Amino acid sequence: MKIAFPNVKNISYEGVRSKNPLAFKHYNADEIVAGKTMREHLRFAVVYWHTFRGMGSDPFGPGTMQRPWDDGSNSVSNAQNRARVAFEFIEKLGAPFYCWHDRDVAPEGKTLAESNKNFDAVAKILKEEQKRTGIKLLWGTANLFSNPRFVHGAGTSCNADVFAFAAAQIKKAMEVTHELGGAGYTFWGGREGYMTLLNTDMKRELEHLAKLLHLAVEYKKQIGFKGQFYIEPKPKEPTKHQYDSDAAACLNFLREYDLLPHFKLNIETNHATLAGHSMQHELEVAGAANALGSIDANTGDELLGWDTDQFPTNIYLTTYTMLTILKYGGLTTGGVNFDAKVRRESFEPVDLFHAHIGGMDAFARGLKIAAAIRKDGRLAEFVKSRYASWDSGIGAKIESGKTSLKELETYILKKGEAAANTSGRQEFLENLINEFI
Ligand code: XLS
Ligand code: NI
Ligand code: NI
Repeated sequence: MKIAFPNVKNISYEGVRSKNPLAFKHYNADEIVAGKTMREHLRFAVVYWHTFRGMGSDPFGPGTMQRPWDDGSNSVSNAQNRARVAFEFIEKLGAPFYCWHDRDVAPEGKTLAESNKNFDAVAKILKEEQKRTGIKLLWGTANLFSNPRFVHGAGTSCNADVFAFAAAQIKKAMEVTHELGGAGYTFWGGREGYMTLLNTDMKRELEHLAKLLHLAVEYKKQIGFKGQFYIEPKPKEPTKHQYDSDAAACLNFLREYDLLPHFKLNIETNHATLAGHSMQHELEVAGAANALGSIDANTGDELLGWDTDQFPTNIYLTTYTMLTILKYGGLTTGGVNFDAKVRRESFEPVDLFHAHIGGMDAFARGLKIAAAIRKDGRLAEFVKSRYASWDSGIGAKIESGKTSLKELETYILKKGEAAANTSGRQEFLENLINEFI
């Protein structure tokens, strides 16, 4: 095979003084931070869809990306060649993981049987390349939103045949994920939502979605797939209202339909923004429910109301993200998955390297800063002491459930007024964070 990136050598760590754009300034894979290597903490993953299939088209014009290795055809051999290119890229970058949708890696055929055959033919190459490089699959997923058959959704389609098709596609994608030793499998509700309630039976659609996930849980057991299942919240786009709108809505759905033990959440930054939340809020909601699984690392644009999927470079964002991830014990099955794309104007192959290197460095800095803040301890100590009234006396009694409204009334009647409040000290804490940035 011809080399796709002849002018790029393996990206190495050169430290903060380096001026080499094709080197890491902060991500030093083997460096130990808070007891683990950066590689183990961050578990970086490259996505197949944006990085190897995204051509930069937008509603006003076609793609602009120069991808000289791609012959532009929908053939299996082009897909196989692309798979080798993908591994050349991921290997040179030094990311330990990657992710795909079934239809990113192999062309869809005229029938499901043909699609499955194409998928197997490319999965064979993926397996060879995984073995050659040691790069692993973080998670697989099925694309249940691009083909026009999914116009009304997949699991929530009004058309039962479409539900069956989606189920068959999930079955196959899960089998291939299993075959490739995937650490997880993700369900993002592509078109699982609605455009208008005038034509929608919401309750029925939600029940169907739960049914589909239960079938997947059952099949997972059957084939002995041990990977983690994830749900990825997103509030809108492509539908006006997606059912998995945010972390809290996903948790409620999973709980209502007895699915919670089988799933964790895959939290994406730009989706949090679209939901009107910060990334840290979504991570905190997931973490508090013991369901923080993985992240799709990207960023949106505050001036644009859609999923722009930009690479994350903001150090505050990565610091707050890593603070919450470390707080909840770090990533285990999941990773920092760059569900992000280069801008339409950044069309040269080398831009793919700049984008990923920047994202990895931003997360490495976020990790180091978050670890330093935790080691310093002042932030955690402040929060702890803020809640000190709950550690003894009436607070401890309330927390342990050993009181009543009557007793609380007697308590306050006796005191006459509650103890004085103390300042929240937001500015002091913001300054404290800035000491570390
Ligand atoms: C789209 C989603 C998608 C999922 C995988 O907005 O982020 O890319 O991560 O289906
Ligand atoms: Ni995503
Ligand atoms: Ni997205």
